[in-house]
Amino acid sequence: MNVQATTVGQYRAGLVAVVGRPNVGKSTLVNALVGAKVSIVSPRPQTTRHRMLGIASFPVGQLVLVDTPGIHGDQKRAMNRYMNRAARGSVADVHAALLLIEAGRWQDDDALAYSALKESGVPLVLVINKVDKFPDKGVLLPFMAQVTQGRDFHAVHPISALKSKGTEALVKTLLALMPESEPLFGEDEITDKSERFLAGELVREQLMLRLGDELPYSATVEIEKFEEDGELLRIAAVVWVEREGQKPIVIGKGGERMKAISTGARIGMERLFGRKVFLETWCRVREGWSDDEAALRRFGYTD
Ligand SMILES: Nc1nc2c(ncn2[C@@H]2O[C@H](COP(=O)(O)OP(=O)(O)OP(=O)(O)O)[C@@H](O)[C@H]2O)c(=O)[nH]1
Ligand SMILES: [Mg+2]
Repeated sequence: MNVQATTVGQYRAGLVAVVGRPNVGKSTLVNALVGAKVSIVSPRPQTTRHRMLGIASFPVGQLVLVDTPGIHGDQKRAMNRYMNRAARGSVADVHAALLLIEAGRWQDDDALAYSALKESGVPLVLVINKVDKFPDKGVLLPFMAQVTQGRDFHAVHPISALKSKGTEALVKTLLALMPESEPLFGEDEITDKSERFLAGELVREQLMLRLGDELPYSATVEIEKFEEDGELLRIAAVVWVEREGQKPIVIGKGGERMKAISTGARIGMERLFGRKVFLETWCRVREGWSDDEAALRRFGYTD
């Protein structure tokens, strides 16, 4: 992305929380600004489970984007409570927050996210995503008027994160809200997460994409081995499910689904890490892990 200074100014850098209900495109936007896939994306809600940083560096400044799980009203399982805490906690110590919503739709969970952000008192930018779904831009104006009515936003940006439309103007608005500062991270860094963590996420992304119904929500991924062997990375991943009956579904007939999951994840890892990967995957059962605090901690869902 080519974001140049319009006037000669100081370098600016700071943190921006990216908040919104599940599935509005938060991770897609973070990846678009970073210019690499640091956060997994799927057509299903509740894809992101952890708070993580995406680092977007420009000649005139640096935005450290805090990607978060979608905020939603369902608090039933310990896992959902963890995700909501991770999202709400993300507004501590940031210089600005983005409320991401989907063009044409304002739902109860959008209002929930808005009130969580308003409490924090940080400058709030409304970002209306997926405008590519509306070839007739005329319908967007009344929607913008409706959602901003009675609410307080520093700025409003219609964008398409998927097509990187409108993102340059958004970056300019955000950089202007950042304090003058040295870069917070090295300009070649793209995330705060380890390659080991990202490897687990890329396997989980394949579960979100390839398993139907509720099963992705009953699954998590643990990286058992992450070893460098010359130019090669040797990685072993365990897909944990909650019930014995779920195992054959993950594995598929003759192991076909597991093979597809593994291949898809390996391709993603090779692209992100820029090296060859040898990936082994297994499926195991841990009864009711998603509502078990000890299991959640073991699988890395810790505050
Ligand atoms: N048409 C269109 N689809 C988009 C756009 N941005 C994201 N999507 C799609 O919306 C779906 C959800 O995207 P994510 O980036 O995973 O959404 P999220 O807000 O991070 O979702 P959670 O992590 O579940 O909270 C995916 O299928 C994306 O491809 C966009 O600008 N236009
Ligand atoms: Mg996400």
